[in-house]
Amino acid sequence: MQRYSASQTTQGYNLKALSVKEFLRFDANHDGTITLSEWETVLRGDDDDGDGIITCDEYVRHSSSPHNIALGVLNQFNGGDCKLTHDEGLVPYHHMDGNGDGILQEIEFINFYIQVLKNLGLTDHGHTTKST
Ligand SMILES: [Ca+2]
Ligand SMILES: [Ca+2]
Ligand SMILES: [Ca+2]
Repeated sequence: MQRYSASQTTQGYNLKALSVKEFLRFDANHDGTITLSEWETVLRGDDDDGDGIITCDEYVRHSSSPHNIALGVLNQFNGGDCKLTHDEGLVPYHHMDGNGDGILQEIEFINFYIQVLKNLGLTDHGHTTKST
């Protein structure tokens, strides 16, 4: 099976832009970091029916990413059953905290999220255009 790289360009996403958008959803007070309490607030907010589990539908409704991407992201953490428990929701938080200070810096979140998107097979074509 041959692959032609030229045909992939339409599949590309700006992975950094997707990641920044999702970061901003979690960083409620816009100080450039996500605390555990901000993280848990979003977990609770995404849980529309308040049963303690975020389903795929609930997550997709709240995520800033396109439907198929949000679904793919959630599926990396929910154990494959489309039900993200509160405990499962905390796992990526601790994974992302690269320097172990208990807080997610913007760069930690974005590096992690970009990696998750790449794991989904998304191509990055985030060329930053100089539009100043
Ligand atoms: Ca914050
Ligand atoms: Ca729920
Ligand atoms: Ca950190």
